[in-house]
Amino acid sequence: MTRDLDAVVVGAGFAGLYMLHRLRGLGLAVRAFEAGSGIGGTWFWNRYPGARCDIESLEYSYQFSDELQQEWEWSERYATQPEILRYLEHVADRFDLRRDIELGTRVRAARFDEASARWSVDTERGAVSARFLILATGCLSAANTPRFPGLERFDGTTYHTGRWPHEGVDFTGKRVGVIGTGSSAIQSIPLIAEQAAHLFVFQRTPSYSIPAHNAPLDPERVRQVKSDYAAFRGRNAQLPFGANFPPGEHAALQVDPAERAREYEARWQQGGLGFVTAFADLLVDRAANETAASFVRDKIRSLVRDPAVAEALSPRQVIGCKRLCVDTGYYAAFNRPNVTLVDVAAAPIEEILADGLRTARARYALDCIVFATGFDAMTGAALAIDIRGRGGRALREKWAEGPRTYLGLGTAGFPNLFFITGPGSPSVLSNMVPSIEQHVDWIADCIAWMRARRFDAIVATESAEDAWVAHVNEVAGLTLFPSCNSWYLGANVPGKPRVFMPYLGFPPYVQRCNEVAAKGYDGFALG
Ligand code: N01
Repeated sequence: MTRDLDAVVVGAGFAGLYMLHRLRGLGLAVRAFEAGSGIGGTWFWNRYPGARCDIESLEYSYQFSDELQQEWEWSERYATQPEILRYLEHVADRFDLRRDIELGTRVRAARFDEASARWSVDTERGAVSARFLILATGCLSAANTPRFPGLERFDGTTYHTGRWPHEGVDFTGKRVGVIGTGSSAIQSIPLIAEQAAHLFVFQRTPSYSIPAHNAPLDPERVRQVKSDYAAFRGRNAQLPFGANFPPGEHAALQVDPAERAREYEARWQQGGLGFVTAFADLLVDRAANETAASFVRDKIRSLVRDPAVAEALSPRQVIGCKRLCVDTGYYAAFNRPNVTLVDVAAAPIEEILADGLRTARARYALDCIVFATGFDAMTGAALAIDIRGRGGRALREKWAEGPRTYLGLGTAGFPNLFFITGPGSPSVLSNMVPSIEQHVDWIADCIAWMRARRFDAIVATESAEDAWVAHVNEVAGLTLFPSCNSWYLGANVPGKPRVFMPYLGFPPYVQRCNEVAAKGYDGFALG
């Protein structure tokens, strides 16, 4: 028998948990379906050594409940994966969310029925029907494993950082290969290097990484923030990335080289992603950007003893164009005698062998391969579900040339379907948790507004969507972001259309969403 619900939420990470909480608060019958055997989303799956957040824990947390944010005690500046997962488990218990979550239940397909204006949702454990379908499937959740020839022949063990075994992995005495040098690799390499007999790092593009300077949280700072948490959140929400990265007031080339160096050094000592907001023009002016990039390259030279290795680790692309990384001991790991950097841009990986892998230049004997090769970002998880809108049209077909949304919240032709932090919203270019809360609140308020007026359906209009897609591209085009091969552009997944997916600018985005709602959901058709 098909169960009739008001809403289905797909995913039980930060987004799905809060969406469930808000909709239940409106008195709706809601179920959340989660593919994992536990809640937590990203923080359930990414259990690789060193996995932690690179937004400060006092900000990477919910603000919807002041009691919650007052009572929870984070232990470190940047929280570890286990601590964040414990926090989410606490939230699920505190707000009694578990009774409406079905774990181990992947959503396979969803079809919109025009006559009833409802979604038929097909899960691994049966079908349900719901007025609203809300994808809380995450931006970085569909793991990307390149199809290297011969992978099935490998006699050793393979891992993906985003699908790490729950029991952990002991690399003691093993010859390990890590493929990739993005954030996940940069966090895990120093720890894997401490265990492995030998670690080979297969690097295609070097990343810029800023030290975390992680430490236990200073109780005085916690007391200060908690004494007026709302003001702290409010200030951060006004900053371009919606996070506490203090914006530099000057343009980099307006100040003299000595002052620039002082500012970069201060930000380097402070640590974290705020390095890239040192000057106002770093992400829009190539010459300005180069001053920051060359500062980091100098740091790499000072940290890595072998000049040839330092050179190979030094990125040439614009800094910040690919997601900036934050590390603890990454560059220094390459001073260890048991760590070898292999340049697979110059000599690509050609095949996986039974006992290792072969590049165009050499063979490497390996017991384990760690794929730190990232995700089919922003669209992968949504498109893994066969979603059919009006006229049976597939979302996969509609987005074949790249995702198209209105505000990253909805897409024309697919009524009553909402995305949380979808493509076309600030999402990965903002502090994810406040962005999630903003989307969830907007969606919940919209549903409450519709119910009060007895509307059954809401859908983005083609013209509003076209204008929004053009605007997202226009804003990105004013910056240096489209200048390199990043996952923001889908460039890491072979064959994926090259479209800049996130929207730049948290404060103007929030203002626009509020205006749209205040005007009776301007740009959406209601029926
Ligand atoms: O993935 P990535 P990630 N042959 O896509 C390489 C968030 N995150 O999991 O750059 C050889 O960044 C690829 O090379 P290239 C954060 O937003 C946050 O590390 O495409 N190499 C790249 O080096 C982050 O940005 C934290 O040339 C191949 C690497 O694999 C996002 O998640 C921690 C290859 C993939 O890097 C993704 O990070 C971790 C091939 N065929 C993640 N294919 C925090 O700290 C890919 N690569 C919060």
